[in-house]
Amino acid sequence: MHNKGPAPQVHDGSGLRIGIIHARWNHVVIEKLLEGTKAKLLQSGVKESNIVVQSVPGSWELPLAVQRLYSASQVQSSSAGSGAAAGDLLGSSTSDLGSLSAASASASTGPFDAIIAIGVLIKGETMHFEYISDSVSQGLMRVSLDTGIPVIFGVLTVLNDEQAKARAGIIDGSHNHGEDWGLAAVEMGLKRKDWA
Ligand code: DLZ
Repeated sequence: MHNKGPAPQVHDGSGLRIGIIHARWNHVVIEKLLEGTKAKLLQSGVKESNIVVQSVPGSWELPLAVQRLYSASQVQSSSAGSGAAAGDLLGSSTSDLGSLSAASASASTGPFDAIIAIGVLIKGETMHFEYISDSVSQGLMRVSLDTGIPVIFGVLTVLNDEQAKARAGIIDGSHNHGEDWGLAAVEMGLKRKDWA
C-alpha cells in the first residue's frame, strides 16, 4: 500500500449514487485513472448501476459538465419517473472509453451523492497550462460550494507524460490516484447524507 494518501478508512457505499465526468484529452492515462476510480467504488459496495460515467473533450469543460450533471439529477429526483436520464441531458451517456462506461447503459436515476471530475493537464502541451489548471480547480470548487455536492478533484496537473503515467499506475510500482478519488467519493457521499 502506498503511504502518501489519507490514512485508510473503510466505508459502505452500497446506498450511494456516484457520477464521474472525465476529459478525453490524454486518454491513455485517463482510462487507467477511470479504471482505478471505478474499481474502488465497486470495492466499496457502490452498485454498478449507480455509477454514471460521462465524458467531455478536455479538462476545461469539466466544471460546467459537473454542474449540469448535478442539476439534471436534481430535476430527475423532483419529477421522479418522468424525467430523462441524467446522461441524456449531457448528450451521449457513454464515456467513449469502451467497457468502462458500460455502467451508464443501465444506469439508475436520482440525485448524486458525489461527482468525480477526472482530467489530465500536461504542461508541455499547452501554453495556457497555468490558466487552465487554475480555472478548472477554481471552477470545480465553486460548483461544489454552490451546490453542496462533494466534487472530487481528480485532475492531474503535471509537467510531462511521464509524471502523468506515474500517477495513474501505468509505470511499474506506481500508485493509481484514481483509487483515492473513488474512496474519497464514497466517504464524502456518506458525509453529505449525514449533513443533509
Ligand atoms: C487545448 C488543450 C490542451 C492544449 N491541452 C490539454 C490537456 O493537456 N488536457 C486537457 O484535459 N485538455 C487540454 N486541452 C483541451 C481543453 O481542455 C479544452 O477542451 C479545449 O480548449 C476546448 O475548450
